[in-house]
Amino acid sequence: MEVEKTFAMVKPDGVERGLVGEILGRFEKRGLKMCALKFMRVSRELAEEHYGVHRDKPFYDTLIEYITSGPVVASVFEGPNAINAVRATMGATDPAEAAPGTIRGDFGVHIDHNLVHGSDGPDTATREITLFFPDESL
Ligand code: 3AN
Repeated sequence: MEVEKTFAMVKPDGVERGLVGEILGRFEKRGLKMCALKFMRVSRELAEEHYGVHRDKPFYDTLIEYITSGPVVASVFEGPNAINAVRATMGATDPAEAAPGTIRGDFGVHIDHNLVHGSDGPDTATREITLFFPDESL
């Protein structure tokens, strides 16, 4: 299996609710290796770049408001099949549909506040890692 790097972010509701350790701990316990970590505020500019693909969606404005509403924790995890491993650990995008045992299935009920983000493919992972960790050679 290919060793990959992926970008994962605890969103403002996860930080606000004190779930940073719980969420990152699940990725670590899964066997992924943390290789970058940053507590930060997402600027409007960064949010618009990060969510550019969703610009025409009806939930775009809500999404930008939400991600800039408080600090987040940005991270990079590495391991075999890391992109899918992180996504499977997060659960379905809509917490109301996410399976119990996943992060969203255990801690969320609303799609507007779904706690966590993980890259959805290799190109997205590279783009998001560069976007959030521009000064590091990862
Ligand atoms: P994921 O975060 O699971 O990769 P994406 O990339 O499809 O999901 O969507 C990015 C973010 O946009 C989601 N994390 C969620 O916060 C928001 N989002 C996606 N679909 C909806 C929707 N139908 N209604 C409201 N927000 C949505």
